[in-house]
Amino acid sequence: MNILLTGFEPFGGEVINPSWEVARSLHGQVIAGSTVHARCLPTTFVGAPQALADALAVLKPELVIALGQASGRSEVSIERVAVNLIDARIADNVGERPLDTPVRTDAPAAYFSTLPVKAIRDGLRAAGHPAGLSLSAGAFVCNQLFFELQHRLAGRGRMSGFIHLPALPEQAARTQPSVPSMGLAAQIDAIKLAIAISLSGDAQPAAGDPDEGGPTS
Ligand code: PCA
Repeated sequence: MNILLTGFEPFGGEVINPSWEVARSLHGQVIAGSTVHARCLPTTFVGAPQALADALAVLKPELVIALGQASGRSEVSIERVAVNLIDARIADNVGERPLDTPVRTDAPAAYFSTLPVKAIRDGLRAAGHPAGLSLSAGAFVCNQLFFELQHRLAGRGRMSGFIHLPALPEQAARTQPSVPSMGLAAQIDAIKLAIAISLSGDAQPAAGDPDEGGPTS
């Protein structure tokens, strides 16, 4: 069985993106009998969905976890919902900045993650990683990609979702030392655990039970 783990290329003037660093570190690892396939997605509104579609077609993964960087967040941030809205706060890596645009005109307003989001949060915390649920993946490329992922896999009985990661310490040091950060080794460990928990089958996806917090960015 295949696991697809995606990360994004650096964006917004950065030279590194923790999401790709984590994904590529786990490429080829076998977790609970399934193999991790890492893919680096362009941080562009046109390129990311296309690269995702290609990877899904080739790998037919049983589990997809898409990763992205969310500077300013202090915890591993397990997204619960993707919204059918693009409202870019900055330009993507080819200079596109769509505003007030649906991701898809032929789709509902939102999709829930089908990952066992609470089991992941609780398992990460128990392992010593700061983790929380988030009700907004923003309105930039990460949310668009998350929405495309959930749309493409809707009703197919496969698990998929999105996790935002804090900045790396070196990013904080370079740009703004007060920005919260988490070391790469801890981020890798956390995502490996999130995959294991998702595959364990112990937990049911917890859609539509928003008992925690508001958007964290
Ligand atoms: N984070 C951006 C896009 C790529 C990434 O890693 C986002 O949160 O939309």
